[in-house]
Amino acid sequence: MKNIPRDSVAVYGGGSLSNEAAYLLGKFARIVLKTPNVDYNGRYCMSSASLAQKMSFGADLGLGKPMSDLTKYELIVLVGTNPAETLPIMMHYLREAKRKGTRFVVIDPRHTLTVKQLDALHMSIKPGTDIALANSLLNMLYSNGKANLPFIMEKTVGFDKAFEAVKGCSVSWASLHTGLPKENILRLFDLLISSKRSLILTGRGCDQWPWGTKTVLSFINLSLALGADFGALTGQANGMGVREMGIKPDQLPGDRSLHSLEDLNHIARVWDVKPSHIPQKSGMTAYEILQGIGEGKIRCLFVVGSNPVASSPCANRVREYLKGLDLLVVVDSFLSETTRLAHVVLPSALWYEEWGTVTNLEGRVLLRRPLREPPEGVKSDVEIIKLLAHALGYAEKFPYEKAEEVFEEIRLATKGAKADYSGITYESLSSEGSIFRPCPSETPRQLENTFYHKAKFVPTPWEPTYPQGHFVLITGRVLQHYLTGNLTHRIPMLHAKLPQALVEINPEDANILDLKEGERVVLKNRFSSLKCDIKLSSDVPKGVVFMPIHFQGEGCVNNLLPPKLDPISKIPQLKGVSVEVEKCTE
Ligand SMILES: Nc1nc2c(c(=O)[nH]1)N[C@H]1C(S)=C(S)[C@@H](COP(=O)(O)OP(=O)(O)OC[C@H]3O[C@@H](n4cnc5c(=O)[nH]c(N)nc54)[C@H](O)[C@@H]3O)O[C@H]1N2
Ligand SMILES: Nc1nc2c(c(=O)[nH]1)N[C@H]1C(S)=C(S)[C@@H](COP(=O)(O)OP(=O)(O)OC[C@H]3O[C@@H](n4cnc5c(=O)[nH]c(N)nc54)[C@H](O)[C@@H]3O)O[C@H]1N2
Ligand SMILES: [Mo]
Repeated sequence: MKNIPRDSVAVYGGGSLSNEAAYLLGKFARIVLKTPNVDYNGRYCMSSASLAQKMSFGADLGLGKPMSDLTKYELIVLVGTNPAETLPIMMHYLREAKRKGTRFVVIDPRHTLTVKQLDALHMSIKPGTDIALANSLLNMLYSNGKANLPFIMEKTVGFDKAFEAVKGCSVSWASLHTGLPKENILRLFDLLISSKRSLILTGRGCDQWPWGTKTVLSFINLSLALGADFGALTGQANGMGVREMGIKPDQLPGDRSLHSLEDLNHIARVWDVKPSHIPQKSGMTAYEILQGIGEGKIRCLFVVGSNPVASSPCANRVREYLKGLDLLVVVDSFLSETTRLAHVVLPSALWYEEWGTVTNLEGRVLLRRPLREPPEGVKSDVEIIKLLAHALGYAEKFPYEKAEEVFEEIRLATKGAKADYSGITYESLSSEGSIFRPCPSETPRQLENTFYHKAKFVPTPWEPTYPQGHFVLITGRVLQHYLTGNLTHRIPMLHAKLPQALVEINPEDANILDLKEGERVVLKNRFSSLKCDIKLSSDVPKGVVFMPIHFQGEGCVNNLLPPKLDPISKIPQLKGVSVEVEKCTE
């Protein structure tokens, strides 16, 4: 350890870790490895949505309300999310809302299962152009005198500049860029202004672009101008909790800022170290870490609960980068594309083999109990990180006998912070079932938007940056598989439902390319090429092809995605890219 420059070491976590494991991983990175380079797979996921909410509301609330509240809305607009396949539990509440009369709008290039199940107004938008739609709606609200001025005056700041930025965004202009018929846009406008209580929810379809943060902001602006509610949908099991536990390069536990002296001093006190012991510059974000490996800046990587070789853009390149590391240590419950390159693999217990808390997409903290012992020789993530800290000379800073003791430290570390867990205990979680955070007092209460200051309109001027060309490939999920497929392909029933990747293509496009169901295509662009069988689907619009993200080897769609990052959130362009589509003649 002594001879290695600290910032040539990086730590890469994952959103399936418990709060306790994520918290310890951050502490391990900062006080044992003393590296500023700590991030996690949420960079590919919630980073744009999270930052946009912070920029506007001052805090990242995720959904910001219990799912049972979804039945209270007259109108719900779903932007780039397909909960019928990705969030089945939330879908239950959306269906319930439908039964009670809520109307739905789904903005998605594809005519998804969600559109069908909710009988929604479908806006088949051109990939990557959501800002144009939001901006034109904002412009219309203003020019037609339909903006909710009392709400704007009382609850927000900065609306003049935001309206100024969308001045030229007429309906015809938006129709041209988004490919949406004018009547479709006007219908949405009518629904928005005629509904008394509405909610806009964004998902990965609109935010996994290099302009993802701006896109989310454009929908926040729209909701503020209407006086409507806003929420962003979290995908991973503990995506909400992990993004508050201090494993982002500029963040300390409780969603504290590394750059606030008060926050830094507080955490240093809890960790019983001098503030100067904690690296104080922001480190690299997830994809920057991988690029840093390629550039030789990062020589050692510690991955806990993620499979970046499969989930990152330019996946082939990332594999080559990782092969060049001096040391790659991976903690995972299963072997993966990433563990295969590791010098050391540490097997970890699964969630039902260990104690730990998670925070769900509503902000509800839950206690998970083990249902069985882990297999012989397998330890929990918490235990593994603790033992590594002991081996590296930090035993007294990692004294925990059980996960609950780590949670007790989380309570201290987050006390008074935005994401305050200090009022929650294992005991109260056992008796209450679940408790919403922030929870600064031991008397649990309902979730309130207590840390909203006045919401900020952030201007979102349009730049024509969306993918162009004859075909745009978009990526996403199907019901049967989960993320890189490392878990679900092991379950025979799920694997059998969709054992290999398929490219979904509109039958008219297939006809032009002389392709029939099940035939093979080559998808290529300047990053790579791949061969894959096709599935004809009129749910995919012409000029668009869709591929799920759950397959490796030849069907790994991420070989085609570009290494381009959102300058604000550093989320990579994972949602789509221009490709050429040809019939495979071999
Ligand atoms: N079955 C299953 N469920 C999952 C997961 C899984 O892998 N499998 N993953 C979990 C995770 S980590 C996450 S983050 C969530 C993600 O949940 P979602 O956000 O619902 O997931 P996606 O399928 O990635 O994207 C949603 C939709 O965006 C559309 N889309 C593509 N491009 C655009 C665009 O430019 N604009 C708009 N408006 N829409 C676009 C796609 O057609 C797709 O239907 O799901 C979670 N749930
Ligand atoms: N093109 C494209 N790429 C994408 C996306 C997209 O929409 N399009 N979506 C992105 C999104 S939203 C996400 S969240 C990322 C996810 O990207 P990854 O994090 O790389 O995906 P996973 O497959 O969830 O990998 C998690 C790994 O953790 C392991 N694991 C599960 N539980 C535990 C545990 O308790 N402890 C430990 N130590 N390991 C565990 C699993 O076995 C698995 O190998 O992918 C991103 N990549
Ligand atoms: Mo995600």
